[in-house]
Amino acid sequence: MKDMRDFIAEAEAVGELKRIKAEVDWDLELSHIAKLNEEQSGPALLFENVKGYTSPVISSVCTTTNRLALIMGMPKNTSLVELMREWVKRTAKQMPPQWVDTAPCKENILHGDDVDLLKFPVPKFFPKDGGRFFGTAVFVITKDPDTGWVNLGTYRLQVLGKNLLGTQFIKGKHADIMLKAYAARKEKMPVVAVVGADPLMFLMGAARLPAFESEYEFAGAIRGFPIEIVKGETVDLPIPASAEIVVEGEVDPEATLPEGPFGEYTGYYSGIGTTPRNFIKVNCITHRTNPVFWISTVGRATTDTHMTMALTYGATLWQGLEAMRIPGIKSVYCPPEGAGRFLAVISVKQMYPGHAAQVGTAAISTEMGAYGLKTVIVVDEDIDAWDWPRVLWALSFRFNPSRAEFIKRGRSTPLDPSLPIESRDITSRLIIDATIPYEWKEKPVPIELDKAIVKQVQSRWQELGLE
Ligand SMILES: Cc1cc2nc3c(=O)[nH]c(=O)nc-3n(C[C@H](O)[C@H](O)[C@H](O)COP(=O)(O)O)c2cc1C
Ligand SMILES: [Mn+2]
Repeated sequence: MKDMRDFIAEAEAVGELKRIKAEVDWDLELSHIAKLNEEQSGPALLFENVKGYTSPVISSVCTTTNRLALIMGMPKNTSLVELMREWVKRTAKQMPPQWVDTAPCKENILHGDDVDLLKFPVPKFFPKDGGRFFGTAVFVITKDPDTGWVNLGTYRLQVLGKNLLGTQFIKGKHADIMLKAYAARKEKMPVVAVVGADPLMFLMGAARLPAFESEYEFAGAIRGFPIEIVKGETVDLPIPASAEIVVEGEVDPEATLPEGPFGEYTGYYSGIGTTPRNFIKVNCITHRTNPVFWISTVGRATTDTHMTMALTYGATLWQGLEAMRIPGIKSVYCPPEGAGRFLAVISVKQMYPGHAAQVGTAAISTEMGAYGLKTVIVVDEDIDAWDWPRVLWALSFRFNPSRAEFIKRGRSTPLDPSLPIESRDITSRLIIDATIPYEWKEKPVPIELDKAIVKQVQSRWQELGLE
């Protein structure tokens, strides 16, 4: 899979995509169809007839595990945990991108007065939204002026004018760190925003890789071939060659415009009313002919964000624990219901006293965990991290509250509705050690079945009238 068109063809071939030919309004109707479809775990939707537009919109690309598997080139019915395991395995060795001279994303080039973001079928999603959001399934490309490190990050973008896009680079995100570096130099930050590309690149945009890691190199590692990139028309940034729509522009670190509100994966708006935020002044747009405009809904699970972050944040947490050389990690699971980030379950084969405690404190110190992870549950190796009935069993019968650790202060996110709206920089955390303490000499005696009798009974199952 190289681009969005490959995804459409492959998904359609296996019944994972439906075309909607009836006319649909970009104003609320389209997003509501997508959202209701996602609530039923429906297919990806390709809206071919958007009112007032000739080019299509695609939604619900990443909203099921099967479609994440398709994007990663894994078989149907691969579990989320297996996808994470594969992600960690493939990205152990990275693959740099490859420059090309000609690219489909240059089929149409718009400069000056021709630049108009509303030439594309940008939806309005929900009634309380501050406007139309161009960037939902988007990624933003920026470069650190001091080191040349290139970053891809998924940050929402609101249409604030025909050539203006409001941003929300949350504090400490890589685009925010880079913008501060431009501010120190009193320079504007060149940016590119991409809508529609190889869906893997969007997963990468949402992945919590550590600073200085390259999302392009991770994507190449997962694909097994280098991602093809091309130079911008007005900016010196690498752009995926087969992107559908490429917006080139600049951010003035000193200038803001009112942005938002827009819903989040928590099921809530992250603020009240508008917030002054930096914005992109768009200087050039390039796009493929009949570009596919990719969108993602927001709100409670399950949206693209939940599935994407369950995979990418989970994989990054797993990778972080491996990088710390902590032995015995069997599986990691960051449930999509918590958008893959507020809650983590980790299964460990304990090898020494305090091992489970080490896993818990390590998790909240990884790049992923240090940002907003609030609750960590550690279970023994006989329980798979994603096996909720067994995790609840451990929480009931192995866990004792005296073995929970309460941490008062850690980095939070302005999105967390469990904190007062005016003070969301800092959160507390809870590490729940639901393992049987390694050092106990007398451990609870598990009830085990007699293996021979089990076999015998299974062979009599039909005779007993049970099948
Ligand atoms: C659909 C979607 C929308 C997102 N919107 C934002 C956003 O507006 N601002 C933000 O800071 N992070 C947002 N995120 C989370 C970031 O993409 C994520 O934290 C990622 O790690 C950022 O890239 P970076 O680590 O290179 O900074 C969003 C994620 C998804 C999947
Ligand atoms: Mn990054």
